[in-house]
Amino acid sequence: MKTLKIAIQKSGRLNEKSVEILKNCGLTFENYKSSLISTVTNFPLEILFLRDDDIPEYVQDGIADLGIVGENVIVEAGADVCYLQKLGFGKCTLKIAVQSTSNITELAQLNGKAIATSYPVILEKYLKANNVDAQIRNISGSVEIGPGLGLSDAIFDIVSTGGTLKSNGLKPFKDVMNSEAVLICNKELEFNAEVRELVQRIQSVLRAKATKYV
Ligand code: PRT
Ligand code: ZN
Repeated sequence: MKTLKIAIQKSGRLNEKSVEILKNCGLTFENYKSSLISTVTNFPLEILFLRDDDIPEYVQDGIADLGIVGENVIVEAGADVCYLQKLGFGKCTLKIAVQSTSNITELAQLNGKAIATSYPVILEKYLKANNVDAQIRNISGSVEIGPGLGLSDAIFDIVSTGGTLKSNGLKPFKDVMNSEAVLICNKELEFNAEVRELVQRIQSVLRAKATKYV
């Protein structure tokens, strides 16, 4: 029997819930903050702790067999992987936002404008599909400060509560994509017996959670 490798986020918003869902599946493993790899003692599985950005390509290329990562990261990477199950956490929306004082009401008003983002691929697809010719400024973090500094006219970023937009004098303008954490696998492993077993266990954890408060 092949020992599978599952890649999860090492630290960040998805780490805790990813570990929790695997533990709730009955998997036993050590979870030290410093370890990059952990062996499950009661299932043929190893857990790799990685930056979330690396997970889609690792799974696509077979370096990891499975992964837990945000849909936004998979789409941005353009990774060709198999989606097995939405996991119900890490929910957010990728939005275009403008300054609270802005009078932009139509997408066409973004023509010729600059939009700052860390998600240029998703944004470019959206702008193309909507015939908007805007300049994309690729920034690796803190895109919210762009408009205030005169770096960009709008931003495209992840929003969950909306608090960050508000405290930077911005307001949501267009919702582009909803995202949540998903379980993915390498395309050749969709029907692998251990992968199916893991998916079933995860689905029953999710079902139990959904009925808990009914
Ligand atoms: O270190 P590593 O590269 O692994 O982590 P990271 O810093 O790239 O990612 P991390 O941990 O911040 O987020 C991991 C994933 O969580 C994202 O790819 C999303 O799928 C999901 N997620 C859910 C979010 C948010 N909610 C979120 N609110 N990711 C980021 N944010 C940020 C957003 O960028 C903005 O700065 O939170 C701010 C907005 O939050 P609100 O609540 O003020 O709207
Ligand atoms: Zn990241």
